[in-house]
Amino acid sequence: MVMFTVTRKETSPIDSQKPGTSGLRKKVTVFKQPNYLHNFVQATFNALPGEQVKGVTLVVSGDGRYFSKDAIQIIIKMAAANGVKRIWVGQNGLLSTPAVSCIIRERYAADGAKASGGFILTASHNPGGPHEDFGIKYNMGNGGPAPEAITDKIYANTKTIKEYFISEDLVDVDISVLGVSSFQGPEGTFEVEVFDSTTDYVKLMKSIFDFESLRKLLSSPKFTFCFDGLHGVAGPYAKRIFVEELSAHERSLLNCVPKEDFGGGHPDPNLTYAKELVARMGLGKEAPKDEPPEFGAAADGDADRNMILGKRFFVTPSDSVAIIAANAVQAIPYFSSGLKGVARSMPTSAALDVVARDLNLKFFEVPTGWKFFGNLMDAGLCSICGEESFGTGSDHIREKDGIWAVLAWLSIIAYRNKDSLDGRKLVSVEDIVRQHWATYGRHYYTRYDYENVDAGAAKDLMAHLVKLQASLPDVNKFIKGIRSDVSNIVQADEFEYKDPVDGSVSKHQGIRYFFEDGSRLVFRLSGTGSEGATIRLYIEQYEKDSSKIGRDSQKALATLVEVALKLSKMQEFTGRSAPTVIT
Ligand code: G16
Repeated sequence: MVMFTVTRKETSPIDSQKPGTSGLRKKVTVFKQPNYLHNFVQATFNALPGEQVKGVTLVVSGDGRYFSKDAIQIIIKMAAANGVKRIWVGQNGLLSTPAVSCIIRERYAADGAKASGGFILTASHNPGGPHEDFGIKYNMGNGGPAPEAITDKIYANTKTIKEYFISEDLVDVDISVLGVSSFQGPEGTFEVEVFDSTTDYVKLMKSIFDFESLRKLLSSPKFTFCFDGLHGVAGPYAKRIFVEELSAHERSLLNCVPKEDFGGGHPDPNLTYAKELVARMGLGKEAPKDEPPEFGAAADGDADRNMILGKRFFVTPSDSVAIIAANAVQAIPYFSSGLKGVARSMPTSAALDVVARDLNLKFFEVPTGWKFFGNLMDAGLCSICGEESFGTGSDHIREKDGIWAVLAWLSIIAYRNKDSLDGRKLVSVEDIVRQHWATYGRHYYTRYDYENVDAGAAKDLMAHLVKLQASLPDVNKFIKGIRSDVSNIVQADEFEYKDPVDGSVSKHQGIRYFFEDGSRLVFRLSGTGSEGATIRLYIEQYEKDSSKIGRDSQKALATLVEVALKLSKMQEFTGRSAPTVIT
């Protein structure tokens, strides 16, 4: 067996290693600085209890973006030196974020061992390449992102780090070839297993959904389908599931070959960045060449986010989770015995709240960040959850799940059309959404993103909004001066969350203004950018009157947008006359 030794290396703290909403995301050039990745990985090992490092199995993989292959070899060598027993790597270093969660929860080694956690190498929806973003985050034994107690500890460790451990003489493992490589180190054997990236995940999906009815839908001439992988890691999963298992035509897959730079694109499944899909679905500025498909979807770089589209129709993520929750018991076998509860992040619209009330379900509102759903799920309090930021998922794993969301929607369409696939007109995505609005009312919703704003200016804008809250009469006087036809603001606060399971408190999670008619404005700073600051403005208005639910959402929200921009002095603080992205 090949032998290796352990070397102790001296190092010193490097600034800016604070994990954000979901791990550490920086430019590749930052990650390539000497010791930058090493410090963070060692800080993570040091933050974990010893029994979660020594002798354990860890997963290391990601979305395949530029620098992943180098990072995997570094982490393998550091894991060996820190006493880890076994590393699991998806072939070519590819595993989607949901697949990592699935592997941690479901996979067994030949000796019966399970993984105690894993490093996910991704900057999610941010672009990739030598001058773009890289990212790393740690997921725990439940398959979910490390909680704040751990990420705070990791950050504290990065500020005091003096040394790291690495097995420099461990040869690089060929991660393109399936199989096990074994080595002998000072603390015993160490092995690296490279396995197929899709098998375990596909098995899990088959245990959740009725693949037979989905196959019937996808092979029906009445149903046309399109999926855009945006050159992220979703591609191989889409090919296995939609084409090989469910008989979709290979032509229905767009950009499904993973690329280190996502083909130069921005792998973010929204109306701005998923251009090719948006055009094909008839939502672009120009009319598409062919009749658009009935259903279109996209996933982001690491395949945890999703966008759902119908023919010439966009489903907002906030509506998507509400519709999945309303239909899950009938349409998805995994939920047939009922839902334990549902949850959404604070800025997500209240569409889910209305469904929860109607179905008498437990309901939770958590801060932005998927990690907050994990505790609820582990405690058996939540089955389905979602976020406005194109994240939807369930307690089958502890990450949001892009392919799962597509399968959930396909299941709803299959269920709604179960008796009519060969006969009447297809009940379309748009029909399903409009019927939902007719039953529950519509939450008009939009998000304005101001990306890469000067960090100081963003902070000042937020401080201004916090200060404004002190006097609601003054705020109301101000907004009546802007538009006399808006209702009064009746409450304003900074969102604070007390986890009902472990009692931990998260403060400063966004500034909220509530209007008398149920409308709401939310302002918060993104925790996932890699440069400057991103200000997010979320605007929502509820409409119960069924004669008013069919309006264009930007038109319906125009007044509130005007109020929000003037109230926050957006242009004054940021110098921006328009947002970077509107969703
Ligand atoms: C991460 C988190 C999500 C969050 C999103 C956006 O997603 O897991 O919970 O909603 O970031 O966060 P922010 O508004 O702070 O940028 P992902 O897909 O980037 O890992």
